[in-house]
Amino acid sequence: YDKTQTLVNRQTLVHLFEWKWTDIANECESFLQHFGYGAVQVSPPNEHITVVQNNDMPWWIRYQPVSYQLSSRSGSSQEFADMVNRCNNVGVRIIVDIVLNHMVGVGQKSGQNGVGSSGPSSFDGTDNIESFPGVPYGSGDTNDARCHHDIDGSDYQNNANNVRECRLVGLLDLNQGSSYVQGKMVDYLNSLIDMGVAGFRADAAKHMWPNDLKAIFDATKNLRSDIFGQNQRAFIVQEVIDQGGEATHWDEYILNGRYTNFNYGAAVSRAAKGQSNWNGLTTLGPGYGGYGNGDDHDVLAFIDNHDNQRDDNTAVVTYKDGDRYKLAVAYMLAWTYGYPRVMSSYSFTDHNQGPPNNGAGNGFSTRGPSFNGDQTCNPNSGWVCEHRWPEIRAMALFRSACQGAAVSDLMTDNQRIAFAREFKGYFALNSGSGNWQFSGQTTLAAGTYCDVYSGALNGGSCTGASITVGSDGRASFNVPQSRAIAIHVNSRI
Ligand code: LAG
Ligand code: CA
Repeated sequence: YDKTQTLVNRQTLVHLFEWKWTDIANECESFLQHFGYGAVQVSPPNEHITVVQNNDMPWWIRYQPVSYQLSSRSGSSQEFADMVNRCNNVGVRIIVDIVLNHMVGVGQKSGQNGVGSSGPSSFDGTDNIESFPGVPYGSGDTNDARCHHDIDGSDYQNNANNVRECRLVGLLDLNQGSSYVQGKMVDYLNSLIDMGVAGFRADAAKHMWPNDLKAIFDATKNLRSDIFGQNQRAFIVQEVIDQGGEATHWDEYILNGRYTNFNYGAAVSRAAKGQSNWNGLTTLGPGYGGYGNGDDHDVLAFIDNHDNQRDDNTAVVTYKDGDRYKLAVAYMLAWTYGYPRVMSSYSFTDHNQGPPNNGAGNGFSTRGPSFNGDQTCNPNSGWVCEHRWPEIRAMALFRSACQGAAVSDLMTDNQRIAFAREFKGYFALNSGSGNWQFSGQTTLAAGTYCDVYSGALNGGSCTGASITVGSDGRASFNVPQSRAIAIHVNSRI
């Protein structure tokens, strides 16, 4: 389950948070396939609650399932199927965010208090009623018999049972140990596999027993052989927040695929913010930092996600950090640890704020992005589209060009780091003050290369800095403050 199921030279995942299916289909065709992106993590496609508050519809309604029918703010079942086809046709895979831990929050009721559903199913989340005819589930399918209250803050340190069987922020907790519940979940995943998806991001995985998840995943079908070949299994990444000191551990989950390594983004963000040195990151890999960093094939690497980009005083850098954020993401895409996921956001000022929408009169339906001539998203559309930022999209192509090449010829000095990807590329970043001038061994063939961090190679001419590599593989660099330089075999002029 840890195999990414992407094309071999497209080892970058992008999370198109809250995008509509029709917009993602267009994005696969018009942009992603050309910039080295191999897969899209999409928001939960299942039917969910609707909530109106502050003349808006919050993003987190997607994490309160009403049924497993594919009817959501992102679109219909037909639109979902069309997206999967169109993306697969251009070699871009779809990874589905699956919410198996729970249903709606206790007390959520269809048709009352402005709360409804995105699809046809009725439901009633009143305590002890807990009725979801669209599945169907009832209160007997929850963990109420084992725990009938919320997870307590202290449970996270000392009670793994409660973390897994009590309610997460009041969300009705499903019993994944039940064969009936497992069957419903397997049917849901199989319906997605039949449509051609490549895998799953398992929401709130640490709130479920690893062996229950295993039973569910093991019972799913192989991926479609017409797309993925014979006997291929779904790619799985489990959302496990474990930065040490908890009762539940990341390594309990690797039997089921990868886990979200939150230690990675924190470590890179510290360096990007100048709170630690880049030379401390030269061993970022298995065992790094003493805790939480598993083997390369167990790890999903990312800088920020849709949750921690919203945290007050977040430990990670986000799109709001500008150049520092670009450096963090660039480092991730240049470095060789884990399968990297790029976050792609809409701009927000409030934690609950939903995606750009067409207003109350249109049921807050999502308004898709629009684009500038330079292929970035128009900020007036409300979408940030980090994945289209010139530096980040260039680094996704850098990763593609350097696929399989080892890191070598590391040079570092506190706020600076540079390294080669043997015979394929060279990367240097400078988060210190002043320019960084040095000569480095690039491992590249002699020639002139276009620095794709400051520009792009366009019809044989470079809009950025040109770097000359000598016959000895060495080149002189002048990396501006808060910037990076990246050259690779496909940026040779
Ligand atoms: C996740 N990963 O494990 C998601 O990444 C995260 O975004 C989800 O929380 C969480 N697990 C449950 O799927 C989000 C929001 C919560 C929100 C929840 C359900 O961060 O704030 O809770 O989705 O929509 C909301 C309210 C709570 C309320 C709850 C139940 O914010 O105050 O108690 O709904 O009604
Ligand atoms: Ca649970």
